[in-house]
Amino acid sequence: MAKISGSDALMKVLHEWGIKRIYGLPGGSFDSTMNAIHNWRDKIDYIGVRHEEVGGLAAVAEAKLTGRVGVMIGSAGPGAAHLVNPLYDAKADNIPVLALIGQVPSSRMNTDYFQEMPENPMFADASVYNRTVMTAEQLPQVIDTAIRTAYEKKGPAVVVIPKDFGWAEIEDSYKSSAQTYRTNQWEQPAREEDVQEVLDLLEKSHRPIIYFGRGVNGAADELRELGRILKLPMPATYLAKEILEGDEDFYMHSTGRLATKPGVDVARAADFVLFAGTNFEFPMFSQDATFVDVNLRSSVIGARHQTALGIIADVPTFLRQLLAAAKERYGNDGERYTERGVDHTAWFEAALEDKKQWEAWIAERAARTEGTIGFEYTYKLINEMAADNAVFGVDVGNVNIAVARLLDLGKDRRQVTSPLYATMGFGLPAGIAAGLEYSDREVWTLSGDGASAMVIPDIITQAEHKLPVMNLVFTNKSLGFIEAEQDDTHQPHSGIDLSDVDFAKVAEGFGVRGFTVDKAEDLKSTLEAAQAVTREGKPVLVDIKISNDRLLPVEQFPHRRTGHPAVIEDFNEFVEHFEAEGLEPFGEILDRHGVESF
Ligand SMILES: Cc1ncc(C[n+]2csc(CCOP(=O)(O)OP(=O)(O)O)c2C)c(N)n1
Ligand SMILES: [Mg+2]
Repeated sequence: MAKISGSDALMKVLHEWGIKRIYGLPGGSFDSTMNAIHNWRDKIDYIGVRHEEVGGLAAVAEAKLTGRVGVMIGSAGPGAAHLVNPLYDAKADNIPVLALIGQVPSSRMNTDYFQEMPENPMFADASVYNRTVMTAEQLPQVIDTAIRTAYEKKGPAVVVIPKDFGWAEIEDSYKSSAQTYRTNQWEQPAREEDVQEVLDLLEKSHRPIIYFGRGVNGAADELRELGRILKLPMPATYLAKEILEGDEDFYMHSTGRLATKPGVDVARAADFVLFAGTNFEFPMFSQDATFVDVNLRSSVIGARHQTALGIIADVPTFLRQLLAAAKERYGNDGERYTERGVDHTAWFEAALEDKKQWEAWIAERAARTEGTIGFEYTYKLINEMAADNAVFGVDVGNVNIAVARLLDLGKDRRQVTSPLYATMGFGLPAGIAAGLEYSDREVWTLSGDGASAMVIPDIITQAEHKLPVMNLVFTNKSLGFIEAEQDDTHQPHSGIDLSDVDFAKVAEGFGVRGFTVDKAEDLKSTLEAAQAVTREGKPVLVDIKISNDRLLPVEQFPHRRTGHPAVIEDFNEFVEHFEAEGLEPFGEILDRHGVESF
């Protein structure tokens, strides 16, 4: 039997699983695996980063974009510790990744050797699979099992590798399970009587919505048709933003803290919520509403509110069933919908008016093309300039509110971010991953100044791999998102000020062209100049000195003028402060349409 080193056998398994690249930074405890990474360089790319966390986040971003296991490495001790953050991000979002962790030679384990410690405890809570290899012979099998488990349990697998096992010669006999493995292809339909009951409950309601999350992915057409027939507003979670983005009038965009005003308004006022394919809810719905939860995971059903009806089903299949049932009851175009005594038209029209008002308000602000740079104008330009298939690596901070409201993710555009674990520093690594993965898509990263400062050295990784990434840094000299939270709690600003970093100069030091812009009138030409650099196949950074005015906290916009917003208690002062006189409390719009609300 031919022989192979343990680490070459490891690489063979990765290759059979279709792994394209490995992100990380080596250490002495990882010599044997690095040797094999070198041997396999024609088949699997090694992407060296300047900080393991960046490599880890890039691996997670790659997996979020592609669905394929992302692979990161960290050497024993500190290198491993730098991977805890990316692994938690993957765990929070149910993303399959594999972390290969260095360990001292097996003969030195348990002897308090240099950088030696039991590493599994550090990863115990962050992983769905977490083992130390015990013999060289089992190394390929453990890697194979780790990848299968990462896919099945949708989360991070961690394999700790004592370095001598990587050098040891073993029989080249291991056959991976990659060829036979198939991911979720089954459908789980809802019971037909439950589908009928959903329509019954809907008919009894006055202000129904469908609130959807990522679980509806693959059923955008069904949602569109349901919107057409049932005429009900549909808000979404932040992450599901791109599923319906386009010009559907009933789509209210995201709700919660990263929200639009119409998204929050309809969520609050709804008396019936079809809660489809999500487990995500900032407290915003009325607990008096009737909830129907549809989810494949039974543990999620009823987790957020009292549920009138829980349906265990895969959501796309359920939506197809619901659509068929709705067509049968109400006709192909919903022409019999109102005949049954159900009339949601006034509610629907009030929601549409609310949305139009919101869009007009944003358009007015986006037309401010002089002076201080505002979010609305900046995103208007991004929307116009970005390719139809652009991928946006989005950081954590104010940028999420701006993206939720202002970034056009229609067409074939995508965003990738850290939505639930919400780690700052996600944007730039996501740009590395997207740039490497897609030679045919434009890549942008959108980050605040605080988040950029955490990871900026790895812009050199974009340069080394000639990735034409548009990196936008929004400098407001503040940890702005937290500043807003401190305002909400009426406390003094504490620890949120940031120095004005010259990010363009920093980028230049790392070999990347940098631009700075601080006036709205120069923004377009600066972005165009930057885009010209990316067209030469190089990354670029634009430091946009943006207004630190808070984005309107729509979640505090009261239902009626008499309600008190949290941040400024008087309604008139509130709208004046946020220049929101053009927006009405939703309760008043409902009144005008003759719709009773809570
Ligand atoms: C690693 C990490 N540390 C702290 C936080 C808490 N946090 C969330 S947003 C934010 C501020 C982000 O500041 P910046 O990047 O400058 O963006 P801005 O909100 O100012 O636009 C902080 C500190 C976090 N989410 N992740
Ligand atoms: Mg900032």
